[in-house]
Amino acid sequence: MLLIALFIAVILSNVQESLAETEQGHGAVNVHVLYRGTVPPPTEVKVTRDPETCGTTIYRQSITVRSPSGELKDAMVMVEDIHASGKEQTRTQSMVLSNSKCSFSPHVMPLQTGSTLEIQNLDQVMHNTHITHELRTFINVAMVVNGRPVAKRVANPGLYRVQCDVHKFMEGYVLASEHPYFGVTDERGSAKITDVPAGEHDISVWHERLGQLQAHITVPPNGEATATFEFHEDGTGHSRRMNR
Ligand SMILES: [Cu+2]
Repeated sequence: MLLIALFIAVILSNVQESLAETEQGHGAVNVHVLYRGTVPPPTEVKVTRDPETCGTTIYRQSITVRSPSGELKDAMVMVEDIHASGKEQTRTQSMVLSNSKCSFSPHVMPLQTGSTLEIQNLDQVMHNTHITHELRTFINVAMVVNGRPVAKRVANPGLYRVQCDVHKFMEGYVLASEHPYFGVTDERGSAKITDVPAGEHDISVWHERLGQLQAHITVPPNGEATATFEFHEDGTGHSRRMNR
């Protein structure tokens, strides 16, 4: 009798679990990132190698904002507290990183672990793409003129720094996420992450110059959560959030 009761209890709890799963559903996260403050003037770099392709002077601007709204481009956004369950749709794919006009395009690139990073050289000069992850070399490869793309699978999550050993002013970033819930802000400072499991989550925004901000949000099933992040000139920042 006790066994039967236990058996029924187990069945009931399984039913409840699967109900909870289907009821939970998915929603979207809308992120808006702003910068409040004076945009620092670009850093002027004199070019000594390959000026015919790279130009003689590079003006490096690491904070790209729309004026006067202050909407910040190239901030990478990620849901922090989800670990890949294997049930979600993956976004693993081949991601192309170009050496183009002596810069990396795209400048910042979020991707899912398991994706292949395909590095190509579109310039008529040699580059040497050198990517590090947690201070260790991920890849260090000479990119000859008209050479074949070089591909390598990104297995480990985290931030990758992209540099060129020939042109020290070239830099970029790759952020590898274990799960598919990430994005990067466009010219309007916006990023949208879809199909996020409903519930409470921590999301973070990372910018190469301004650092990181976090917010706690609640994603409603079949709805949208909105978070606005503000980076301040003095190095502080805050976030506001809203559920719909
Ligand atoms: Cu280069």
